[in-house]
Amino acid sequence: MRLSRYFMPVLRETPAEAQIVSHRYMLRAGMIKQAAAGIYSWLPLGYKVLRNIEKIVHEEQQRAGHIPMLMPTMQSADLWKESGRYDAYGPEMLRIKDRQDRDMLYGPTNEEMITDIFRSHVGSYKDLPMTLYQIQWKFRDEMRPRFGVMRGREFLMKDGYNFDLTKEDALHAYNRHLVSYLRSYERMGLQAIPMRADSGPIGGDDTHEFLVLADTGESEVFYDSAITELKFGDRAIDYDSVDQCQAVLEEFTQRYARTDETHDAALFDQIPEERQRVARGIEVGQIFYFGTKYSESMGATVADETGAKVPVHMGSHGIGVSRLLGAIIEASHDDKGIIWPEGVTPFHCGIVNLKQGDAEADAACQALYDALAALGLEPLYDDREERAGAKFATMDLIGLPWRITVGPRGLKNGVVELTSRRTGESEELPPEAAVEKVAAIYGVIKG
Ligand code: 5CA
Repeated sequence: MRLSRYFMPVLRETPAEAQIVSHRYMLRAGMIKQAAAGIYSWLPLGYKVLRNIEKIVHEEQQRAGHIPMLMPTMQSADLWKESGRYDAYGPEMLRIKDRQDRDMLYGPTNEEMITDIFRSHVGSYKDLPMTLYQIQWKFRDEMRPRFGVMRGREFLMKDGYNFDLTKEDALHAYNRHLVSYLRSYERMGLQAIPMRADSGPIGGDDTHEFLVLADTGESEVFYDSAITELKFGDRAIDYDSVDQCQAVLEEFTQRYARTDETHDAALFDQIPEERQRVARGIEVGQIFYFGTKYSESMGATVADETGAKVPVHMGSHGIGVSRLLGAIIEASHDDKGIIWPEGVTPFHCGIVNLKQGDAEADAACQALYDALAALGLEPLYDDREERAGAKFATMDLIGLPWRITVGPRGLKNGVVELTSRRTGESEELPPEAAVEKVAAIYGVIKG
């Protein structure tokens, strides 16, 4: 992409309404535009990152054996009356009447609809286990939408639902989700800590929230600092192996880590004092085993081996896809702007031409651009007639992790400059070597 032909409405001024850094930078970098309170348009740069996050979520869900599908955002109230949640949900549910005066709603979540799909088509234990998921917009009429995409009213969520014959099988599905979430967040450059959460009125303690530590987080968290040393990494895992998934769950949940809702001061005090941490966190996902709550009230049963009809054991598992943009920026920025982790960056590399219109500099930039594109990488080439300082400021703000700077002086010596956004360190090297280095960083060629 050439910046002169792109649509990236960068703001010079800091918008007054933005209270936290991720919201400020998303507005300033021209990633989003507010359409109404808690409702945003995704401008091209923001949309690109959103799609990258979705892609990671899809890949990791399917790696775990979960099946993608898509349900509508608009739902009929009937199913919710059946489960009993239509009245219980309260003012957070956006209720709408259609022209026939039928009660409709914009889905805040999809347990009812997926249970209805399941009961219509599945009748035997032989079809289990099954986990279906979607990435779809949700609407919750939050009392106080704030912090940009962090607490929106319309937001994008991955919601997955497992259907299993027994509680044991459903807990394996729960563990599979935990593992797939650990992998997903790490690929996005995040450390998200599973913390024991509050299951609310449903009961049971099989629920964990995943929290990214950040001062601006809305949840207060208490944890043993030893947990931050855990890394999932790229270890191989067999998602069908009950033991392997259970071992990961134990490894990642044996240390104390809870939100204020489930915090237990007596247990916390047993951690060595130097490892006790009280901090804030952003909830980027939640996994939840709720047993037969919906299958019983909505009659989602299967025939077991004896032919008896039994309600299926279910769980639901969410990832805050649009919230993740805010969480990643909160976790990775400096006073100049965003610093995208390589896994989600909207463009792999920036190219800054210090002397636009200089035949040699223009040609060198074009050659770099073509070489990167030929490797399947997407560079953003700042080809505008702008001062170098302004170009650098824009690149720093939008946070591409790597920048190649091209100027007549370097070219005389046969070099360009490759700069890391994260460390600020630069090195001079021939253009071909810069391309190779960037390609190796992204794993498209061996370094
Ligand atoms: N049905 C379950 C999981 S499928 C569910 O709805 N869980 S949830 O309420 O915890 O939402 C899942 C994730 O969506 C949360 O962890 C959070 O990351 C994200 N989320 C929830 N509310 C909002 C909101 N108002 N704005 C942005 N993201 C949100």
